[in-house]
Amino acid sequence: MKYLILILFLPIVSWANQISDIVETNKSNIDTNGDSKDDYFRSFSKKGRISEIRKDRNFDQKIDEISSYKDNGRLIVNKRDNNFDGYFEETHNQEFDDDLISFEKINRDENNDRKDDFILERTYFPRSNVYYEYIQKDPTFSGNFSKWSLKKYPWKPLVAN
Ligand SMILES: [Ca+2]
Ligand SMILES: [Ca+2]
Ligand SMILES: [Ca+2]
Repeated sequence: MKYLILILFLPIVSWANQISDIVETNKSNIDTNGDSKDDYFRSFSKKGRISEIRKDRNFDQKIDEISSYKDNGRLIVNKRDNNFDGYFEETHNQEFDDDLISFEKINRDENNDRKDDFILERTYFPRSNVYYEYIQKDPTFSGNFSKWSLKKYPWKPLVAN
């Protein structure tokens, strides 16, 4: 009986961690600003875990942020339309090695010409407790990444959300 309670309770705890920014509810679609129109949509895997969250952050009835999760509850891809024009100009990717983020990549189109002009890649080396950060920039939006840097830092993961 003890184990049954634990099995029933564990998924709820992990959901709560994922959606701590909103009111707890069993509904897949949520109206967060009270205008009677849903702006927060969740999809679930067969195991009942969140597989995708879609948000309409400016309440114009168009999705402007999509987060995809693995079945273990980890965020793997986050796409954002930060100027709400329907084009998702920023993408965050994460890869995991056991419990640790082993690789992260951010692509961003800063001038909205549908070409990335900022790319950040972080590769983690857990044994030496460091990560390497490689940044490429196209400051003139010419299509060529004319600036780049490679730096080594002490271990510190990016914010996952
Ligand atoms: Ca929107
Ligand atoms: Ca956009
Ligand atoms: Ca661009």
